[in-house]
Amino acid sequence: MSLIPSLGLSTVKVSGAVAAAIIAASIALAAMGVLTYVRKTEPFKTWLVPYTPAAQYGGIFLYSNVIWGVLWVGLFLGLRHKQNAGNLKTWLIFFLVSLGIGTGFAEASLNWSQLPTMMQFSSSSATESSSETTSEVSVTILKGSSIQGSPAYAPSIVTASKDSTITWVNDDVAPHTVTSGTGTDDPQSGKLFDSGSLGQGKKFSMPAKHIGAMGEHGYYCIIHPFMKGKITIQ
Ligand SMILES: [Cu+2]
Repeated sequence: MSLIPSLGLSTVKVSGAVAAAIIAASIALAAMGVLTYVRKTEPFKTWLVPYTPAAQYGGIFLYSNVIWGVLWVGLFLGLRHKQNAGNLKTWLIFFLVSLGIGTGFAEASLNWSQLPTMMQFSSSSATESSSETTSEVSVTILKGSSIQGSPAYAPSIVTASKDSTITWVNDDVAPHTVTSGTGTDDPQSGKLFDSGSLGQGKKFSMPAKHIGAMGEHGYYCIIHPFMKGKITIQ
């Protein structure tokens, strides 16, 4: 095992209290990745939204911090009198493996959520200049969006470069729109862009340069005007 070669780490003895901190942090990091991966599946989808403003990513941080705190207190109380709880090399490898697991799951969740969008995008000829596209910005219209107070567009605020393509995917069963403006009473409503009604599973893609102006642009759903999102072009 020459993962961490000749640093003398295997001769450094670790006390129970230090081991407790490393174990708790490692498991919480792995949990953060796993929660990121399962964030779209039941029952995690609902558990991960402890309250609306926190949404899913807030829930992922909340629960991994709770795991970290509870584990640390428990392990510290159990191990604090232990003078020798292994050596530093062992715990460093444990930490790196947990970090790898967490990162792997987080990475897999990115591929999982974006791959279908990208595949569908490249097979459609709806937008010109797809060869020039350097980045893809993806926004999901979440299941349950039609219920007022539920998170709707995720992420609700996105930043896109001028040469990127922004794609909205309706994951909900109800139809929704992506319409520029602040609401149905906005005289500029739909002037910059309007997806029209998007049924379940339907996508709407738009090159960011079609918006033209740099800066912040609000949009909403004509059918459910409480659904609001924002794009910043920079
Ligand atoms: Cu809607």
